[in-house]
Amino acid sequence: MSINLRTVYAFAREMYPKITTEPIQYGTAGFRGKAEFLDSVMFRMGVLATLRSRFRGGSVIGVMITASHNPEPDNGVKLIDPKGEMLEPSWETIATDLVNVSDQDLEQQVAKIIKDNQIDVASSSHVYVGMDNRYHSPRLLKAVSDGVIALKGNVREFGIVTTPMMHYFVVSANTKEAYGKPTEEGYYKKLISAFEELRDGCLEKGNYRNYLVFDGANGVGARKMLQFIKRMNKSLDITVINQGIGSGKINEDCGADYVKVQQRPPKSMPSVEPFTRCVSVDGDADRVVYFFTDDSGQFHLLDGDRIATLVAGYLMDLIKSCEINLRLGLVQTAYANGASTDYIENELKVPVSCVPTGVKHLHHKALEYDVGIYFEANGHGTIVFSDYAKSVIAQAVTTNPKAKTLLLLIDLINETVGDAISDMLLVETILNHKGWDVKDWISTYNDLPNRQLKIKVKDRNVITTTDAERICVKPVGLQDEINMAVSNYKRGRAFVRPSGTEDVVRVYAEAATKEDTENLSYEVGLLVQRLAGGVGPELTKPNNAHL
Ligand code: 16G
Ligand code: MG
Repeated sequence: MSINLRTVYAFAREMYPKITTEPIQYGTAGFRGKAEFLDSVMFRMGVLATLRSRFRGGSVIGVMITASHNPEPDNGVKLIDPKGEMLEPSWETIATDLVNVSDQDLEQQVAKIIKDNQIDVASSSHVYVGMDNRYHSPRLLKAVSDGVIALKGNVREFGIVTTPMMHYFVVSANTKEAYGKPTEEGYYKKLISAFEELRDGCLEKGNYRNYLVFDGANGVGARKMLQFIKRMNKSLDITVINQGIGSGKINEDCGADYVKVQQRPPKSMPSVEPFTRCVSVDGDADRVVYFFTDDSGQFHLLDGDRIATLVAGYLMDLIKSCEINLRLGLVQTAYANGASTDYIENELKVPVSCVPTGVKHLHHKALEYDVGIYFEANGHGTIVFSDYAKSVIAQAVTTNPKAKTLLLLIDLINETVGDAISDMLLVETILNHKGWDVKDWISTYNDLPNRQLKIKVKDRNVITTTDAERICVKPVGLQDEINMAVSNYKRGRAFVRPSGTEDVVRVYAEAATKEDTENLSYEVGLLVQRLAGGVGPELTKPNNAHL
């Protein structure tokens, strides 16, 4: 096969010209931005995915087009490495350089990547592409595919799929189907058969009722949940809201991010019995949170920390009862509620580690355990089992029937990445096995009130952090001031960090009471504005502020 790099340049100039010189960076979740500026980025990512596939000996590389929980006008793209992981960091830099060069320099830049990485351009390559249901996604998907075609690679388009489905397809293909069939049906089949076998015909038990409301965020999750329902043998009774039909916009006033950040149900929430389990996922269905309202109409959130603690407690008991010895650990970020960390360390007695925000950090750390559970408070997470754990469990099945449950759980869990639907089926399995409703679940510990703020500054990169983002190093002096503010509040904790996805600095605060939390977040917000070059409007002073 002969490759003419001129084709890349010609395609780019004719069909996907770069229309902005604004620099763009491969961040925590790939490239994100307004959809109208992304055509050239997508084309170049098609080119890069093809090169990456050749570099990795022809393994399948995935490309997912989505802006996840961001508003509808945004879109984004992220590459998936052969084992389902996020793109290797050194290639993030290559990606950033490639999308920022001018059209004229593109051919030369591609040649440089080939040379620097000694890529055999005549070798075979396989790229899988999927997208969310934003109206501009099909146009951007075509741009990615053209990028692959420009380098004579093989491209397979999956159409509208969730992000975790793409990870699943990539891993399934690269493991020669040992993980499952790399098709949409293969994905449904793997999850549903494990889920139904785990229910074993027992749909209701103790306080557990077999009904929930599913908020699909007007995104891909809604469509796929409807497909699940069609294929499930009535093993779970689900009402899907925010299905993305009609005027509903993706993530607008609904979905996991809205529910978590606003701490309220989606706007379109129908009236349901108090204590009904409700689930919200984000636009590309890799995050999930639970919520309910009690009999006084009060809203309660069960976020990623709650899911992590539920799963950790359950798995630990199960492992013990199978009489096997596996090192189980839980990975969180600084956003984890302090009460959840206390509960895990002191009650469950499971080791906890804290890492910087972003799935790749959590996933990487979780791989250090035999059974590594990781969740961000925002609802992104999964469980990874080492090869050793899998072999010990498989061995235990021969002598202890309980180990079969563990084996089925491994099938139910999408180990490649946080998967809202798989996580939800896991939570449903655990609640069902325990005979728990949301009251039982939430009573395990009391969350500390918490608050997040976004602060606009001239340049968010003036803030640098260390110790898994819990300590601010620069600007010098800011951390001392934060410490001083925190010391005035019982159970106070606060940190600041530059966002990886938006041009803002984020502030997190928690304290013993809601009032204290409001005050602490306000104080820290003011500090950021003062010491890190705030440009936004004055922060709204809480009613009871003592400043
Ligand atoms: C991205 C990350 C998510 C993280 C969020 C933080 C992945 C796949 N996603 O969505 O894990 O919580 O960014 O956003 O890594 P922020 O940096 O704007 O706070
Ligand atoms: Mg997402």
